[in-house]
Amino acid sequence: MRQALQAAGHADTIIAAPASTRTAAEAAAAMGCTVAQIIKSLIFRVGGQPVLVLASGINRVDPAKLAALAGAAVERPDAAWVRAVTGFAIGGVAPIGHLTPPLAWLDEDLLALDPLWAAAGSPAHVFRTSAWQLLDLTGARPAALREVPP
Ligand code: 5CA
Repeated sequence: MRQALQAAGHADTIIAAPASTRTAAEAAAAMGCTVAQIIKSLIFRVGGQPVLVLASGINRVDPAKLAALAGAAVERPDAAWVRAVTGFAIGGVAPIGHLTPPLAWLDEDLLALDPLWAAAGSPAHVFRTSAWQLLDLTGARPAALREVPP
């Protein structure tokens, strides 16, 4: 993960957190930021292929919106498949350095927030980044993916 960051020309901002960063809420508490500033790197299975959605920690992704963008049915894979395609265990899935480079979308709400923190491949490591750097790093396209509560 550190190598992927450096190879992409991103500063090495990885931090070994003083407490668990397994969930967005835990990561926010550990880093002293808002939950919105924590990036969830979520893997969906679309047409059999991994798709990465980078979402704000406070948002839920609407699978119907993702299906409309991707043009195929969206499934939530199990933890074993996530590990097989990314090389990361749930709770530590990073936005980059995946075994299978996924198509990616970025929750547009992240564009208004800075800095952002994302998992760095473990449930106790995060790195500081920005939405613009993530777009560059992952090739993600910004999109309206947030589930709107009824
Ligand atoms: N380290 C934190 C903050 S960066 C983190 O990785 N958060 S996360 O949201 O990206 O990862 C947890 C997500 O994994 C959950 O939101 C959930 O969507 C997904 N998840 C949790 N358990 C499972 C499971 N058993 N199978 C598939 N996905 C799961």
